[in-house]
Amino acid sequence: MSRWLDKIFVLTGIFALLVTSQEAHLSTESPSQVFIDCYPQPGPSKELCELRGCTWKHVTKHDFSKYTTWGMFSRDENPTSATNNTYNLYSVHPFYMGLEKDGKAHGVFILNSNAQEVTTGPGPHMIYRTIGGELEIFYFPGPKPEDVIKQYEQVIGKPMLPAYWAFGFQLCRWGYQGLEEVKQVVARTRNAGIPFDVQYADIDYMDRYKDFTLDTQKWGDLPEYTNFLHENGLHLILIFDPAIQVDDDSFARAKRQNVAFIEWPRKDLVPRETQEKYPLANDTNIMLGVVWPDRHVAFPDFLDQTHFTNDWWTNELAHFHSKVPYDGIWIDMNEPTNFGTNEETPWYYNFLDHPSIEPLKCPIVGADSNLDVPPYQTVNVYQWPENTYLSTKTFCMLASTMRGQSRFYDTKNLYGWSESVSTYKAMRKATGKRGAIISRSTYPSSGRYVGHWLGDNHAKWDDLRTTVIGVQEFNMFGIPYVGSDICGFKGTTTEELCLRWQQLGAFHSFSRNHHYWKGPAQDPAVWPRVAKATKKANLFRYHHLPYLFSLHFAASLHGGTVMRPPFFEFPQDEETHNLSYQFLWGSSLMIAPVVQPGVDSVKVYLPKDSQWYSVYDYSYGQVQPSGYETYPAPMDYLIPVFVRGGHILPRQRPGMTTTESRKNELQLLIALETEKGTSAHGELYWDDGESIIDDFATYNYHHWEFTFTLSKSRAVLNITQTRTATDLPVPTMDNIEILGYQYTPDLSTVKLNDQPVAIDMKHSLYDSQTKILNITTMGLINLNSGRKFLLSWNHRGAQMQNGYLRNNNIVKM
Ligand code: MIG
Repeated sequence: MSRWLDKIFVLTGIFALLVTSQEAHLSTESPSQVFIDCYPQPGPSKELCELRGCTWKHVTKHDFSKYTTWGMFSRDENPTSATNNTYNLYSVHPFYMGLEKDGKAHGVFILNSNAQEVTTGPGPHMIYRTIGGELEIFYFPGPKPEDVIKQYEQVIGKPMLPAYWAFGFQLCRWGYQGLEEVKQVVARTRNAGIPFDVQYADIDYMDRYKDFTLDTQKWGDLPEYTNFLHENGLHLILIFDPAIQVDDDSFARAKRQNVAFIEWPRKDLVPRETQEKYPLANDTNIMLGVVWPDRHVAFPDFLDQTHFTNDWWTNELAHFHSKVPYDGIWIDMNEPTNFGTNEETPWYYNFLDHPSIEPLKCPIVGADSNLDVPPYQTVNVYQWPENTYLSTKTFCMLASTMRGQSRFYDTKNLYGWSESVSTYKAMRKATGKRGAIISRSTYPSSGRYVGHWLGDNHAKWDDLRTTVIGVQEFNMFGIPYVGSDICGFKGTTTEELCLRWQQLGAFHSFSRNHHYWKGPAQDPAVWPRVAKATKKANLFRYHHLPYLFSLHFAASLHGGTVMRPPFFEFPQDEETHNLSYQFLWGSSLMIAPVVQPGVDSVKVYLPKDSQWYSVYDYSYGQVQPSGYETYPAPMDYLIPVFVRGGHILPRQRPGMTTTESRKNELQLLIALETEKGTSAHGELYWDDGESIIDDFATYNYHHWEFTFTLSKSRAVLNITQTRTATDLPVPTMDNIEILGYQYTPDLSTVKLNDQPVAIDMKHSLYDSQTKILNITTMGLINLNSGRKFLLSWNHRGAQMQNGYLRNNNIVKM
């Protein structure tokens, strides 16, 4: 056995490899579904588990015992995690991380935008193939996994910071019957007491699916309703597709404003019959395709090096914003997706909601076919049924892009990325705020501009499981604002699956329940039990949002991940190399979701070398043994969550919206490391939650560092403000909860900066059984009143001991 065999590779590039089968990475966005075994879960036996369809374990680690080829070519393809496929999905991320047995990590990024693939196999070895462009290869030495990502982000850029409200819970559906249904869903969610911030409108709000239009029949009140949402502290995100109907006003404006589109490279290639139907397109070489609108569409070329395309996109978004004051943008279909390319009978010929217009045909034989049918077409073609081409579901490879400077063959994978850059600039101008954008197709450096949802998953347990891997992968790709369609986009969910998914999704940075048009509604208020579980999970999320937000802030400022695989924090603990379904928020919070049906417990691994406290219903605040343990997880509990000793988490009393909770008092959760040390650390970033960030050097934000130290006689909490914002008051810090507190505090001795403080004894408590100290006093620390705070108190036992010693001393004297 060579020493290579000892190596573990985490190939995030192959999205398909990793978990979600979601995006291509060094391959494609996809999960590695490798071991035929159920994840070590208590409950059903392996056989039973397989019967229930949970055969595959989805892991962040690739299987090098066999040959596997992963394609990377952005494609409108939904993750289907129940099968062990290697489909290329929406995004392309040619990046992988290798992890050695001894915990040392390195990363490799291959910057190339063509159709490409990677084969992994025994050795371990890896073969990379691309069919065009240049190769620029970057090596990141680590040695810690988190270092690798920070090094990678020095090349691709650090993640953007979404608006604070974008960390609230979000609801969406494709196929709402109209605004009336939206109103009902919003009302029932709020009536159920579920913390909730963002409502969406999918393509239904448009007039026959045309961007920048409103269906005045069923959605006419959307402008007023948006105001209502805003008055209630809620926000609205709207979808915009890139395809523009070529007889529409928006297209007319585009033409007048000299916008670049994806075009045929020569006039003689233009299919005249279709082109002639559109006076606005007839005199152009613009390539016409088919998406949701009734008539043909064109794709703006966001790679345009002049300012015209970007200016037009900005104007369109700004103009629509003046009608419907949306807060965030959802960009979809930007692989880019075209319906029915090369097909005689495209699926929409049989679809009631779409006229049978002529599909796009690409040259697949003859002199002009060399880009559309190159000698080697990659697995992105070969793994699909016969009659698949590189242009399947998209535009022709020979199309010209960048005003004739490039070919679609070379730039296709960059379409979603370039639309993201353009939309990022446009949204800031249109709304005057930083808002939030999510994009379906992503490429390295997309994280600077947008977040991502994992695409059209199914309401299946397998798909719930792969979301856990998907979010960890996208954190490795520099896109930490990521989450899945909670409860499943396709198919009909079940009460149990939806409940478990809501519980898990409450721990994804981007937390949205979304469903397609078929079947019944699945927003959490549909079932009382799901509503209750969601309320509980969301309350926990909102309570800890200052911590999650601080993690995102730090990632934007310094690079790095937010939702982290455990091996990032404990690379030397080999057991963590094999975990797939547990993840961390930063370095401090371990989350262990329920990922199987019919179970009411979870087997959890708590890494050694750290102390962990339960912070959920079971044994709240108590130290838990490290190693594997089975933890109760009935549906009316939170999923198991643990805080790490030595860490301080900022929190805030949750409200029904983040608008509300941002006004509530701040709190600190302090988990003590009682075995190895006596201090704990943490930090808090705070801004107004919505201003545009151009440069952190001049940006208006607060930053505090917290250090808690304990001795036998005394406890000291140090708060140091290292960055002060102007005109940005923050709520007072009213509550401090300390876990693992082994002394009896004398709360009559509490001092703040040497001045005695009267503690509200009615609401403060030390429990010597549970070792939890809770200090609650209104206005305890007014963070606005200075930059350094020192909160201290004495311990009773120690004091008595001191007194005793002193007496002794006195006697001696
Ligand atoms: O062809 O806008 O992934 O989230 O609801 C489907 C309708 C187009 C695909 C997105 C999905 C969205 C849907 N879109």
